[in-house]
Amino acid sequence: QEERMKWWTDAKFGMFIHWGLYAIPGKGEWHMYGAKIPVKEYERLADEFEPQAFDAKTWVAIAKRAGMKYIVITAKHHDGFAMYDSKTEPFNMVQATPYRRDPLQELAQVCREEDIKLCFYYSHVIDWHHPHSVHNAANNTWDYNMGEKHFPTYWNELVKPQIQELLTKYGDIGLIWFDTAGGLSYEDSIDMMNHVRRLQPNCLMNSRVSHYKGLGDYQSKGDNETPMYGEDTRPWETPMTLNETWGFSPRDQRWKTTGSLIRKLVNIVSKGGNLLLNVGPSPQGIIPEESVQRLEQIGDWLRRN
Ligand code: JFZ
Repeated sequence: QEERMKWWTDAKFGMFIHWGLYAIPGKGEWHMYGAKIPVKEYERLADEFEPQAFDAKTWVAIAKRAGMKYIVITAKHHDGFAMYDSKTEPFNMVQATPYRRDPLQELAQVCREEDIKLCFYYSHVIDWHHPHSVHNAANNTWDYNMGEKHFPTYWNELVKPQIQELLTKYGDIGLIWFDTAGGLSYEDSIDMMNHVRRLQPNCLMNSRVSHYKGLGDYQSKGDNETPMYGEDTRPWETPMTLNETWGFSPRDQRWKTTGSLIRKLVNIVSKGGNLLLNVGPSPQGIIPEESVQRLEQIGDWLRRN
């Protein structure tokens, strides 16, 4: 286990990327749920998703220049849209959009060339698009009747096959970043961990694979949370945004200053943690200028110190 963790504990600093259909309305990745957008209507966003400016090389260069060693990108967020060429579910980047390309495949290739660990975020419990996903709080109750939900259908016919695709078609994956597992049974949590281990024995999993404590290879803290020194008995990581939202949200201009970001990074790393710092690219595939500037300044500071 020590051996499997080494690249990650050495890495210290990673880039989180929240990118999906929610970038189009630009109101954050919870917009579908907040506005109770019907599945049929939400699906139409895919018709206009054509990120002509997306360039994997540019993104990886921004991460490297910032001093980041791994990238965690949303392969599927709570809206259920697969940002890659999924054969399991047609609601995906290749089949449902005019773009027809697989950005994760392009990213995987550049990451390999540039020695950056590619990792996938996958929302394994919340899925507002699927009729059978069941979470203990945030469900799509406007399209689907809770009483008619059959979780094993979602789990066996969507989640596990998609995890299999992500772990067999993109080369070595550093980790799967699971999220918001509220309501997932202990047995299903173990089932998922075994599934991942079987497919890629070296692939790490964060603690949000389960809401049962202590599972996964390392502890995901809450947003922006920096624990006290020595508080943690196992490896940990703080996920953080540069402003206040994860998905592209041009109205959110509450950017953290470079100075405060550097202090947070130093604080976290000095206590043995990792910082996973988020960017939310635009529908065109551009990482906002305010984010790029801050990441460049962090990288410059790291090179000087
Ligand atoms: C989750 C997601 O719902 C959100 O959209 C984003 O992807 C974020 C990284 O993760 O939100 C959470 C989950 C847990 C905490 C905070 C935000 N937490 O434990 O503090």
